[in-house]
Amino acid sequence: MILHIDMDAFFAAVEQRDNPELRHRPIVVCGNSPRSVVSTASYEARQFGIHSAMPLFQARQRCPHLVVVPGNRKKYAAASRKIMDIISRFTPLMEPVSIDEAYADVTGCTTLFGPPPVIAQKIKQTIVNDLALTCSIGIAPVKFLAKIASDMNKPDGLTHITRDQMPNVIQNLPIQKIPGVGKQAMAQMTALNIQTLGDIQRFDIRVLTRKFGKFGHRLFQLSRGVDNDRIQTGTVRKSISSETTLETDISDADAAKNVLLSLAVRVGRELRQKQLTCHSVFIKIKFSDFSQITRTRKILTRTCSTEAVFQQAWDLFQQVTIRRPIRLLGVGVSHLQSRNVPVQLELIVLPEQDSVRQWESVDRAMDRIYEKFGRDMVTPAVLNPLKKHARMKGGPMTGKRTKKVTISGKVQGVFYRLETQKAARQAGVAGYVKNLADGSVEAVFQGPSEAVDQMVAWCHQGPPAARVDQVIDEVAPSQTDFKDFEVRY
Ligand code: TTP
Ligand code: MG
Ligand code: MG
Repeated sequence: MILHIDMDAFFAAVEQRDNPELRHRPIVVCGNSPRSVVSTASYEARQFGIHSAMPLFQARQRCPHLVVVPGNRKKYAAASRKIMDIISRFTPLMEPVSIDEAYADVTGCTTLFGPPPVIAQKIKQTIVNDLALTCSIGIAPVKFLAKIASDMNKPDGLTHITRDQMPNVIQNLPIQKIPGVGKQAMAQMTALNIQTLGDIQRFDIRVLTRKFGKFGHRLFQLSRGVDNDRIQTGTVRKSISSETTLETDISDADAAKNVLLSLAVRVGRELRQKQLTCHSVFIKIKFSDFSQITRTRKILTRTCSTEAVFQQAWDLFQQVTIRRPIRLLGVGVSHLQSRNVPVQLELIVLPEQDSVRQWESVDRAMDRIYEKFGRDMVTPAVLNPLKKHARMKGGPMTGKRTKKVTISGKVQGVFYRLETQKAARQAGVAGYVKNLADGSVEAVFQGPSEAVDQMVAWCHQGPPAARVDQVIDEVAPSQTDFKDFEVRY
C-alpha cells in the first residue's frame, strides 16, 4: 500500500503557525511587487477563489483585506526536512517528491505499526505534535491513486482507496486530474469524448499511442489500475564493502590489522553518508594462491560506527588460521537499514551498546571534519608507513620524559586514538594510546620534555570530534623505551 502525504497550504500554514495574528485570516505568501504571483493561499483566502500562481493584483481584487506575507524559504525547507524525517521513521521506502509531499510504501511495516490507515493517522499525529502543521494523506494500492486520494479531502484529510474501490474510482475520475493532462491534451480528450479515466478503457492501445505518444501507453495502463511507478528511494543496497589488493603479500597480523582499519574507516563513512546502519560485518581474505575465504558475524546492536565495524572485522580475522601470505583483504557490512527506522526500545542497555553510541557520535563529528577539510585531515596515521612517522624531530632524545595521561569524556572513538597518534608522531613523541574499560582513554607520552608537554596540552583539547571532560597527567616511571607511538587495542 502506498501513502501520499501532502501538507495543507504549506507555506501559508507555516506563517500562520508562527504568527497567531495571521490565523483564521485570508493570507497569501507572496512577493509584494505588482508583478508578484501567489505561491500559497491559506484556506481562508481560497474561499475568495485565490490560488497558487494567481497574480497578486488579481488576488487583491478578489479579497481587498488580503494579508500578504513575504516568504521564508529557509524556514519551509527546515520544516520540510523534519516532515520527511518523520515519514522515514515509519518506512525506509519513502520518496520525497516536492518540498511538501512524499510517497511512502508501507506494505512491509504493517506488523510493526499497524494497517496503512493507522500508520497514516500516526504520521498525521506526529506531524501535528512536532510541527503544529496539518497534512492530508491518500492511501491506495498504486502511486497515482494515492496522490489523487490525498487531494480528495483537503485540508487535514485521510482518504483510503481500497483495491475493491479502484474500478469505481477510475470510472469516475475526471481525466484532468491525471498529472500530464494539460490544456492541449484536454482538448483532444474532449474531442474523443473522454471525460473520465474510465473512458480511456474504450480505446485500443494503438489509438492511444498514436494520439498521445508514450503518454497514451501510460493512460492505457492507468485506466486499468496499473501504475508501474515504484517508490524511488535512491539506490537500495544490500551491503557495503571495501577491499584492497595489497602492494606486497603480507603474513603478519599487525600489518593486516592496519589494512582492516583503513577498510573499516571507509565502510563506516559510507554507512553514515547513506544514513544506514548494519547488523552484520564480514571480512574477505584472499591468499597468495588465490584461494579465498569470507567470515561473517551478526552484531548485537545496529551500528554505523567505524570502531564497531573494525572491532568485529579484527575479531573475525583473528579467528582465521593464516597459513599462506595474504594478497587481498576486504571488510563489509550487511543487513542494512535506514538509520531513521525507529529502533525498538531496548529494555537493557548493555555497556557495549552504550559505547557503540559514543563511538558513533565521534564518527559523525569526524565525518564533518572530513567533509570540510578533505581526506588527509582524518586519514588514520596508523596506516602511513611507520618509519616516516617514527623519525623523531629534534635529533636524539635528550631530556627524555615519560608522562601518563588519562582522558575521560566522549573520547573512546577510533579517531581519538588515531588523531592522538598522529599528533604524537608529529610532535616526535613515542608511547601509546588505548581505551580503558571504564570509558576513558589512557595515553603514555615519552620524548623531549617540551614535546611531551605539548601532547598533554593537546589532550586537554583533544581532536575536534572529542568532548574531553578531564585530563589527569602524572609522571610515569619509564621502564620501557618506546620506539614509536602506537595505538593499542
Ligand atoms: P502544494 O502542495 O501544491 O500546495 P499547498 O501545500 O500550498 O496547498 P494544498 O493544501 O493544496 O496542498 O504546494 C506546496 C508549496 O509549494 C506551497 O505551499 C507553495 C509552493 N508552491 C509555489 O511556490 N508555487 C506554486 O505554484 C505552487 C503550486 C506551490
Ligand atoms: Mg500541499
Ligand atoms: Mg504539494
